[in-house]
Amino acid sequence: MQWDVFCRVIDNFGDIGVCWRLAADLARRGEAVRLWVDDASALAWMAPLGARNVTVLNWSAAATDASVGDVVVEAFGCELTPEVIARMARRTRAPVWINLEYLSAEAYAQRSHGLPSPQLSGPGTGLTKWFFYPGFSTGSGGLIREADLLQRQQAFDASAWLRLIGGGGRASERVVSLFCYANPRLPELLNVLATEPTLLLLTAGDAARQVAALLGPTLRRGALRAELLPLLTQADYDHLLWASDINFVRGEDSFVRAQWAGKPFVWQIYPQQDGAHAAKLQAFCALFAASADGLDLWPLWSAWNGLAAQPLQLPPINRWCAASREWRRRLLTQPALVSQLLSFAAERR
Ligand code: TRH
Repeated sequence: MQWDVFCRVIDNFGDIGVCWRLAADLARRGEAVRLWVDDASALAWMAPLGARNVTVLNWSAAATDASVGDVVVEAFGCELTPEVIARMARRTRAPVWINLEYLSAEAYAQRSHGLPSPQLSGPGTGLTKWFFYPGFSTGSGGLIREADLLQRQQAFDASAWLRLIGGGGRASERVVSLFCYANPRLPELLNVLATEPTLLLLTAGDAARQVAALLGPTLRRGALRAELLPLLTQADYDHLLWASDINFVRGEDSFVRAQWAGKPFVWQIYPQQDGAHAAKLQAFCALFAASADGLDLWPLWSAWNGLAAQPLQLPPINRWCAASREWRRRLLTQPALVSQLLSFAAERR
């Protein structure tokens, strides 16, 4: 089928990061995809080679482009323009209109997954918009997982990759990757990491800027040494997560990728003004604890997210590794998001 995926970049990289991953995965499964985005600039470093069967178009061109796909995906409720909606309504065979929602472990997401919203007024009158919620358990829309992910992980040589990016980990060092927003608990995290030989790999942007300011040009503190990374492609960002022993991630897409890496991970959630992110964080910690032999991430994660004042304390690493592997094993039993999306759209055509 022909898919039109609409993406509006709010800020950061997650909107385009998720939409690109979705478009590329649809295309790899044989679909033709047009990705309409208002600011595609991040793709230059995230996916410099593009993807076969994915055409990236500027959002503004959608107003005049006459065709409408068989399936229209409105990512994260990005609000399609009235012209596009009117054209969808005029199509002889109405397109399947899907609103791909943000990922959440909260109960409402699973309750709302798959619900229709018949359009009773405006340019889309007569159309039905469907809500599609990603999630961590059966009954949700699942998580984006490429068909070849496990094979790529098995073929991956972590020490070779680390040498390649100049972060050649010494045998005794633990490797920690850091991708975060501004975080006032960073000074404390550096002290915690400095107590053991640690190679801290700093992703470009917020992480690098804050840690460089804290450590100074030597990028060292005690047994900790840090390395600055360039902006990586999405594929190489996965490699960073697979090569590290502990991954600090943020937002939505890197949060999911850390779960596929199967390593201990700490999530800095995208902060929301009304504090809604606290419930979202808590819901995930509860789900994780329920399935990963009860390991409770809340003390560490609430502190890292500025929701609690207690000291940052890493869980016992062996237990944390086992719980992270068990969590991934569990996630692997649910169908991947794009395979669910394909059948969801086919059933509603
Ligand atoms: O950048 P983010 O904070 O994006 C956020 C979230 O998506 C959030 O849900 C949304 O509301 C907000 O944007 C507007 O974090 P996220 O989701 O992990 O997206 C980062 C993307 O960038 C992800 O696809 C991984 C990719 N990436 C690289 O490809 N290379 C890199 O070097 C780095 C650091 C990230």
